[in-house]
Amino acid sequence: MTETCSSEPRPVRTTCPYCGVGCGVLAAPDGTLRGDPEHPANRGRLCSKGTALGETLDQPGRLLHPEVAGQRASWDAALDAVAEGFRRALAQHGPQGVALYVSGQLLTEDYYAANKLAKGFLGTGNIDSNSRLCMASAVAGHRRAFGEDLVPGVYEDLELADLVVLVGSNLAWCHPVLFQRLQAAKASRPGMRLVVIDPRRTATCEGADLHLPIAPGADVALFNTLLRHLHARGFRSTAPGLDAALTAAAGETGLDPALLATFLDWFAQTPRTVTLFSQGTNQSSAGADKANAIINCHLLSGRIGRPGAGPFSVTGQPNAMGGREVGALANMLAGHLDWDRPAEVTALRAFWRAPSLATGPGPTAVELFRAAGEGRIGALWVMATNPAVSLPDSEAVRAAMARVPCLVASDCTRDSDTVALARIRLPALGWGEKDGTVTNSERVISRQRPFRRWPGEARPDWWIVAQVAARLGWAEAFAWDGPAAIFREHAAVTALARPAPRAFDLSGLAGLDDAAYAGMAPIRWPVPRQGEAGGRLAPAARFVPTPFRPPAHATDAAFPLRLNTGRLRDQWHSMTRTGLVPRLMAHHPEPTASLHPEDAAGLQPGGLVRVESRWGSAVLRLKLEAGQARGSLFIPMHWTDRFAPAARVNAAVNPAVDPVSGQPELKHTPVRVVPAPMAWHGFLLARRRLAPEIADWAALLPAEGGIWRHELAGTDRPAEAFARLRSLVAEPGAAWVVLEDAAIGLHRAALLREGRLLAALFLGREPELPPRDWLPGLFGQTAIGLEARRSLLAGVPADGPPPSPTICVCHGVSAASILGCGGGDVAAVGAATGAGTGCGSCKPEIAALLARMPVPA
Ligand SMILES: Nc1nc2c(c(=O)[nH]1)N[C@H]1C(S)=C(S)[C@@H](COP(=O)(O)OP(=O)(O)OC[C@H]3O[C@@H](n4cnc5c(=O)[nH]c(N)nc54)[C@H](O)[C@@H]3O)O[C@H]1N2
Ligand SMILES: Nc1nc2c(c(=O)[nH]1)N[C@H]1C(S)=C(S)[C@@H](COP(=O)(O)OP(=O)(O)OC[C@H]3O[C@@H](n4cnc5c(=O)[nH]c(N)nc54)[C@H](O)[C@@H]3O)O[C@H]1N2
Ligand code: SF4
Ligand SMILES: [Mo]
Repeated sequence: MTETCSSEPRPVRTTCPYCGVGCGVLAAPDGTLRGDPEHPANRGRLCSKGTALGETLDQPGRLLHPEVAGQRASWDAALDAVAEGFRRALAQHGPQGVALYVSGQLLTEDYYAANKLAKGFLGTGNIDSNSRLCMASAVAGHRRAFGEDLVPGVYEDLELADLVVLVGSNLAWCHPVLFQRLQAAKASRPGMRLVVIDPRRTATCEGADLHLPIAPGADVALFNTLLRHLHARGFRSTAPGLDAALTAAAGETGLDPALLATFLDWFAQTPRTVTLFSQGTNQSSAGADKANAIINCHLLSGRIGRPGAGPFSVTGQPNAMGGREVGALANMLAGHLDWDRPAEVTALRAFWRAPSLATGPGPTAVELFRAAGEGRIGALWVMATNPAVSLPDSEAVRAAMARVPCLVASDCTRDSDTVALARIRLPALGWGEKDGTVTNSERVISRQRPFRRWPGEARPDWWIVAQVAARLGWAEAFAWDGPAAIFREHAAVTALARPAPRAFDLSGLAGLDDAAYAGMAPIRWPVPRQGEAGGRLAPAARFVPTPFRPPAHATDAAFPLRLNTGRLRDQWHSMTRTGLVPRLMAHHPEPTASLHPEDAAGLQPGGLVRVESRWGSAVLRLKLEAGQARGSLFIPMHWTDRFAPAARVNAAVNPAVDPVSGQPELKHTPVRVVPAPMAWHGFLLARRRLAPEIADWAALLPAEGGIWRHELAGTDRPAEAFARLRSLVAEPGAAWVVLEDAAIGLHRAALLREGRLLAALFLGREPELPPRDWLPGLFGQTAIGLEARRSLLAGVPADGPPPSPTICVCHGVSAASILGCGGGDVAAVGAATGAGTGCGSCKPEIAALLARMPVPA
């Protein structure tokens, strides 16, 4: 890097707070952000979410002060209230009656502190992490195969491989920079092959050499079949357990035999093969078996721990790996130490000076919230996660939280469904403010460094934990002066492993002084000695038999479809950050249920449908997609009470869990889809955000210029709804221009004051309404003339191109512009329109658009 002006303050090196790729970010003092060219994960790249980070910094709705029972409180009062709540629960129920529910969005130091408080001092195994919903099956698979939770490979293996198999991973949307690295490698080595195993055709399938639309939940069958195939082709291994693995019931994959045969051959023929897996694998009642079935195939073919070869579980959250390192899952101890090794338990007890160290694992997340629902938890502290939205059977979870006498939430935002339920709300520092480390999918530890002032009274999570611990009488064990001290202690814990050291060894970092910690460059573990760094791992391993089991709940005549859930390209989980950025909302503005056209008989495309299961229901807009597998539907996980209360998919998702890992089966719930009849559909654009309760169905999204778009539908009479909604946004001195013909169901109005547009409301009987992407632009104009008013109410822009969905959010390029630019491939489209030349996250969609373009006669 060249520095143009040496006196200018240098940018701060930090790490993206979204996915587990763990991209380095350079934050300049003027607030501009860019990818860190020196970070090994991304070498300067960022995806659409990373690129938009700067727009999430001044997040409205920040929680800025502690609150107790709805009232602002001092830190002292709030911390006293937490301690008192926990003391009471301990007195009433013992250590089983207190619990922490934490998250992969905490820094390692915060995570370590929370786990030490729970397991070491509250003396309870009742601490679990949202990683239970995310990584628990991979963790269980690793521990069964390798005796330890370790990911053998590194990102470079994806570039060195000749065959990359993605199982249950929408890498293009969920780990975009890793996908870009893969695509770049593939472009430079055309012999490299990419296989995608996913019941639905995703953006990741664009450019893949083979897509295997596997039957939902059938991955174990596929990899059991592959194991036998490899054995028949002469592959042998001396690792224990092979015979049992080979004779385990194989099961049916639901795949076309020719496609299956191609895959089996490719795999058998290609020594440099990486199998990367994610939530289509983990979030299953056979999740741990899926992981082991994959690992078995790599063991038998000897493809592990070598360049370009290995099973590769990618982490979801920025610090999912760090949480596993500190042992914050209910069934783990700190530092990869093991409850099954008494010498380690003794060593940790002595090191922490924690005589009441928990004696064994606690309940996993779903069980923990069930215990809360049964009144067995007196105090529950939720940190950096939104279980009211993200846990399955979420209505039961909400009811459970409401039963907890002392419900505490530490969060950055006030606008979370979980924070709304909490009695005690503690403001935490967020990204750009907090200081510590995270570990990515390839075991690289990176610093997250602060570059912003602490807002309001927000404090670091570790500090909050330490303050509560002190009030409970354990000040000495939590007397850190900053994250460096916690990191040193965490590193020292890893040296307690006995009789044998673990791969997870940070002994070489236990002596870092504060300055070295401050300047720490990204480093991969194991780090057994100072100055060393880890690489690929080739662990001793065993085969695990994985007899095929179908998903926990079978479909039946009453619930004939399978509900699959997951992510969108530009949203992050419960949308507390990404939901506030207009250009991130532009890509997929409303909550949808995607169904194959042939499964949609009797349903109106674009209309609202109710998706019902035995657990609950959600109402969403129906989207027909040919890439959707017959018999199943896909719904994004992101919408919440804040954005679209009726569209929370986890209200309908079943709470079945994997018997080995405890991970919920979030990708498979039997459901039926029925019309959700509405008397009217409409939208309201206003200069403020209105409560979603203004209509029976609502989906809110921010638009440019501070305008809020409210997509609405109702069962009341349209004319009445029209009047009611108008009165909600009426302003003094403003007047309505109305176009109404109730007989044909036309209700349109614009609120104006001195030629300025203040609100626009459109209602009709049918879900199809005029395009509205262009309307927010009118709000900024100072004089809306007669012509503009006419075109406004006509719902057609007077000039400019007709509206079309945004594909490239970096350059604001629509599908119509891409199709109309004359470019025949992604590069040509990029040259003509700029689309795909920013972060590159939209390239797979551009390719898909071009592929569907009719060939000129
Ligand atoms: N844009 C974006 N990126 C993210 C996140 C986000 O919220 N938004 N979250 C991050 C987090 S925490 C995580 S865990 C990761 C998740 O990353 P991914 O796991 O890639 O994402 P998902 O969309 O949850 O699920 C992946 C795919 O599994 C498929 N699937 C469903 N059932 C099956 C099955 O039985 N077998 C197979 N083989 N596939 C199946 C689904 O159709 C889906 O396409 O993403 C991370 N990155
Ligand atoms: N149906 C279905 N459900 C799913 C999934 C699915 O695929 N389908 N995926 C599951 C998976 S893999 C995951 S990881 C979960 C994610 O689900 P959640 O963890 O519930 O989702 P988030 O919206 O990321 O919630 C994080 C919260 O932490 C806050 N926060 C961020 N940083 C900090 C911090 O430093 N300190 C504190 N105290 N707070 C902070 C944010 O403001 C936000 O409110 O969802 C799971 N649920
Ligand atoms: S891929 Fe995107 S979301 Fe993930 S860490 Fe990199 S910039 Fe952040
Ligand atoms: Mo996750």
